[in-house]
Amino acid sequence: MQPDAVIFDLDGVITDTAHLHFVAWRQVAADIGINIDETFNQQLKGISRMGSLERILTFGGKDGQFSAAEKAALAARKNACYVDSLHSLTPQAVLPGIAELLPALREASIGIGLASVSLNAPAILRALGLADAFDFCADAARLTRSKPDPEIFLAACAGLGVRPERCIGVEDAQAGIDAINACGMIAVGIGASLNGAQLRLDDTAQLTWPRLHALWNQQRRATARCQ
Ligand code: B16
Ligand code: MG
Repeated sequence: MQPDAVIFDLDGVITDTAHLHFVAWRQVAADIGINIDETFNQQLKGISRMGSLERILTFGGKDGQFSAAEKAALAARKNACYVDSLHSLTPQAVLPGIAELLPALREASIGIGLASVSLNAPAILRALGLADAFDFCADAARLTRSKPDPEIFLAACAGLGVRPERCIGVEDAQAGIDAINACGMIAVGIGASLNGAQLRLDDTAQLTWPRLHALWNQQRRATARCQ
């Protein structure tokens, strides 16, 4: 028994661009008199660009002080700064274990999907040398609802032609774990302080196909016992 597909989040699972997002947001926030630090940045993991800006404005007590056009301009400035920093990204930035896991899944004929809310995901995959490693990448530009809504994981399942209950999802953010659970997939969480994952690992070095395979069989046996 094995899953039909494994669907991955990008930032925090395939590579770690959180610091690059932080540096770009810190600059834009400082320009409007808001100081953010790395601790606050944890709250922006897996949150869309505009969603992140809204959280920064709330944090800085500036809710309602900017028009939609001004917010769009702030988000565009942050993105320009972030995209510029992506030039430093190379295949060396792929997180430990991922370069081994992806071919192992392909070898086992398991679908490989991407469910990242980043509009820059295709450029990031190219920079990492992983453009051909995924069978389907959900298009963040078509999303109407953010994680924890399951929409992006359901879009990845549809693109791969698989049912969610036949898939494993891998995430580093609580909103992502909640999205995976909301569509009936099995959730693997990477990092501390994540609730609701059927398997939680400290880092991606522990994320191997034998481990995912064992998780799948264990969960299927548990489901069968309950029926
Ligand atoms: P962009 P993920 C997310 O990536 C990041 O974790 C989050 O910090 C960022 O705001 C979001 O992508 C949008 O990114 O501005 O490039 O569209 O974790 O969903 O892979
Ligand atoms: Mg993430």
